[in-house]
Amino acid sequence: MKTSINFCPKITTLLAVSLITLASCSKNNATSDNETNPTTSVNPVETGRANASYRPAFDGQTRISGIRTTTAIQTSVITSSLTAPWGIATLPDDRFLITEKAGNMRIVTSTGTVSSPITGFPAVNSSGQGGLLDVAVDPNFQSNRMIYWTYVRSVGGGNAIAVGRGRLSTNESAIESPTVIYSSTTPSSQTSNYGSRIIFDAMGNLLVSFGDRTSNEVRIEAQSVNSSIGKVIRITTNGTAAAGNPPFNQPGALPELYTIGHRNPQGLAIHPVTGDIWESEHGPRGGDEINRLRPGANYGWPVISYGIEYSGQAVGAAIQQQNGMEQPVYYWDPVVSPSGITFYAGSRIPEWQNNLFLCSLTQTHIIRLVIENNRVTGEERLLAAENQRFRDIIQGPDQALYAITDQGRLYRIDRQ
Ligand SMILES: [Ca+2]
Repeated sequence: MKTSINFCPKITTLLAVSLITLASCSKNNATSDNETNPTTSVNPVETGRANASYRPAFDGQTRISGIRTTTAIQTSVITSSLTAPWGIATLPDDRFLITEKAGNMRIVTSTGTVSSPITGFPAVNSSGQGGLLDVAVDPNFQSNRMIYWTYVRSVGGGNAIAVGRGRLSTNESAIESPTVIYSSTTPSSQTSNYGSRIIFDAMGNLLVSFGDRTSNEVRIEAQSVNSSIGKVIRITTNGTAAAGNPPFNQPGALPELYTIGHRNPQGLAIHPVTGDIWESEHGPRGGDEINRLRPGANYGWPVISYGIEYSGQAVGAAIQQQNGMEQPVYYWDPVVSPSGITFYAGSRIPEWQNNLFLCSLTQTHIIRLVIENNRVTGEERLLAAENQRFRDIIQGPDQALYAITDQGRLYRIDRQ
């Protein structure tokens, strides 16, 4: 049964209004090498004081030239009656599955009708940053009606992140036969840094990200191939290690591991042209980053980082580069707190094609990154005037972008 809740008045916003005017406030003249859209290149969008004095490994790894969308954009609030939504996925008929952190999943239409909670989900532990987190829809949903979700559950020794699977009942009211297909190692009483995005890859396997769980004793396991802490894993829809996973060639290595050395990876997306998996993660203070995932690679946490501890101390030995550890494609200092990410693969806004869009929680905007040859060449802040903690973003079947916020809104972003 569906209930229509609060169809909100449409808010139309020209992005130009919400953009930060940079021309007068930056003391650094951008040395732009942006070849795609030179007329829209402006000074870097970040002008705040950095926390760390570390130098980037290459030009353009942070504080790249700003860029401005020239297409007139229209932003509307589809609904504002969600409660702490965390993950959004499209159903084949252009409606959305949206999770709410406290443990509910709902179906939302493109006109803002919000369903009652789907029943039958296992209990979640929603303390701190935990709860019902991300959701993915089976590529064969039309025939099998299967969905997958990540959530935090209470277990002996604390809590752990699990991947659930179930069938959406024909009348859409319940999840049938919910099953835990994967559970993370190393239960902890900490309730932060869960990571927890889940997406399908092109082969029909699941990629799932796991955070470092915060504490010094547990986070070091991000470097251990015997643990799912601080990892991206790749599993079948039955929860077993997917065929073709990279070998880690160490005793007891978990066969499901895809990449290691992550801190709090809350964003996963597939590049529409290269097919590479891209990831965003919350770093320490001044060390938020995005990575292009190379199967079997080590992304360095907590050994290398561009940030410092929130206490003000150095992370480990204050190293930013080390052999055998990958450099981030891009990093932010001060932090943006990146959550969900998506590439724009539509044609309605040609200048956005293959750009990466990231949700910023603490800086309350959507980040647009222009990417060429796997490097960032331009950065823009969108919807900054909305003052929302953006949590997840996807491209809808109508080629608009849809984003959810911690304050309970679902936005639609399209050309005018
Ligand atoms: Ca890293």
